[in-house]
Order: sequence, then structure tokens, then C-alpha cells
Amino acid sequence: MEMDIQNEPLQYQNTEKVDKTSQSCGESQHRGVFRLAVLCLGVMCILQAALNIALRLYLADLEQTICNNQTKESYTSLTTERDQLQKERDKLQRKLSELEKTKQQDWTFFNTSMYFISIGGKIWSKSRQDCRERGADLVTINSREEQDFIEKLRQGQTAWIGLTDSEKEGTWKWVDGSALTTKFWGHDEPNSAAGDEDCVVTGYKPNPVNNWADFPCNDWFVWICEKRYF
Ligand SMILES: [Ca+2]
Ligand SMILES: [Ca+2]
Ligand SMILES: [Ca+2]
Repeated sequence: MEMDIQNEPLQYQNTEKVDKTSQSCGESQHRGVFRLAVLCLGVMCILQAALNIALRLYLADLEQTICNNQTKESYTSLTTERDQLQKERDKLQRKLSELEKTKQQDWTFFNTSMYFISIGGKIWSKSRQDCRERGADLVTINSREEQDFIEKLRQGQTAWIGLTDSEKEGTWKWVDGSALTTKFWGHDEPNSAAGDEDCVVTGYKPNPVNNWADFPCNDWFVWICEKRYF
């Protein structure tokens, strides 16, 4: 009995020892799991940070690429615009020097055209040829305003204009192919008085406005050329 009594604390002690060992083992396992969790968390944090850096670098690179593309597009667009403006400027400069040259060659400006009146006379077809050689054509009179201007320009002379019915008798056409709508025929004109009168002069009749007449195309008159500059 004594032995039992003496062994009891030992057993108790052993049990306590076992419990303590078991507790210590459990704590150790917990610490292991905790360490593993901390390690995993650490690795995850490192991975997250690495991913963040990689993403930022990728986005920065993408932004730079877009920016570069946009800059390239803007540059190309600006270059095209500059080339276009240079072409326009060259065109206007050529036009200006042509106008200055023309101004010195007895042309008169009115609205959007310039006009030339010859000194000597020629038949209608030769008159037209002369105008064409000057980069123009015989005048087309499309308004009362233009008729009044031509009235002053011709200074009392009778002059060929670019109107004819040589293609079809009675169908009057301007040299630019347009049909006759605004008319300033003189009294009793057109009348084919000479039998075949297919070309038109201005300033034949005394009326200051309505003074056109048809004449044989082989008659001689001074002529008026018109050149549109726009
Ligand atoms: Ca005209
Ligand atoms: Ca005729
Ligand atoms: Ca006539």
C-alpha cells in the first residue's frame, strides 16, 4: 500500500510530465504552423510586391508606347498640314506674280476676272486664238454689271465677244459652252442681215446697254479677252 501511496505521485508526476511533453509538442507544432503561415504570408507579400512592380512597369511602358504613337500621329498630321500649306503658299505666290505680270501687260481687273482689249482688228476666230494664246478666251458677258464695265473698256469701239451660233443657227452659245441667258441685243438684232452672221460684237448700236449685233465671222473688229483668276 505504501508503495502504491509512494508511486502515486510518481505516476502523477509522469502523467504531468507526459502532459507537459504533449503540451510542449503541441506548442511546438503550433509554432511550426505559425512559422509556416508567416513564411507563406511573407512569400505572398513578396510576390504581391513583385507583381505590383511588374504591373507598374508594364503600364508605364504601355503609356509610353501610346504616347509615342500619339506623338507620331500628331507629327505626321502636322507634317501633312505643313506640306499642304506650303503648296497653297506656292500656288498663291505663282498667282500673285502672274497677276503682277499681267497688270503690266494692259489687262484691266473687274470683279473676279481681268480683261484685255486689242489695238488692231482681226476676224472672230483669229481674235479668239489670240485670247487663248494669252491664257484667256473671248469675253463672256453674264450680267448688266459686266456689260456696263465692257461699255467703258471698249471706249466707243465695236468689239468681238465670245458669243456664236456657228454650231447651230439660232442657238447662241458662249465660248465656255454655256447657253445665252442674259442678253443685250441691239434693236432688230440678231438678224443675219448679211445672210450668214454667226459671230457677235458689242457696241454696234448707239444704245449704251442693248448694243450687241450678229456679224459675219470673217469681218474685222477689235476683240476683248477675259481671264478668270479664281
Ligand atoms: Ca464674264
Ligand atoms: Ca447666225
Ligand atoms: Ca446682224
